Amino acid sequence: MGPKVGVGVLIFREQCVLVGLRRGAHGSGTYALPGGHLEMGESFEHCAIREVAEETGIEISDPVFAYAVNSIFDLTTHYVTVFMRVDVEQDVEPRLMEVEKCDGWQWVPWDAIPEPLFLPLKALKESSYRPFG
Ligand code: 8DG
Ligand code: MG
Ligand code: MG
Repeated sequence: MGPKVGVGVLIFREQCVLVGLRRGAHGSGTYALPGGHLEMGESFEHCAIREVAEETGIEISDPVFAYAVNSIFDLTTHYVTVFMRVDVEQDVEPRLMEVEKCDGWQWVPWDAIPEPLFLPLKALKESSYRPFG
């Protein structure tokens, strides 16, 4: 089987981004963005809206393509991650919808995301992507 496609969603509130500590799946114990697998026939935008609603209860609209990275976790786990971005109002708060998959959501400054980072997010941070101009 070939590489899979993951969609990670950068939800910015002012200067902060929403991250959570992963549980259960690969990358357990690392900080990641909300996100998940692109389903058959699905657009990046729809996947971002769906995963963010499923995982955080936040209803986003009009996420925009931000960046893409190629992540080879090991010989059998290879993902292309498409990062979508949305900016939300200051009063938006996440809910922890999937306790078995995430330890909790937190807003953290882009330059102060706690480590260790989930591999695709690490790749994004090491890329040329700059969220604020
Ligand atoms: P799903 O089965 O509900 O579609 O997905 P999930 O249960 O939410 O799975 P996930 O582990 O959160 O995400 C699915 C895969 O997407 C994950 O195994 C690896 C890949 N993925 C990336 N980058 C990112 C990312 O930045 N955030 C998240 N959450 N997943 C990502 O390649
Ligand atoms: Mg997920
Ligand atoms: Mg999910």
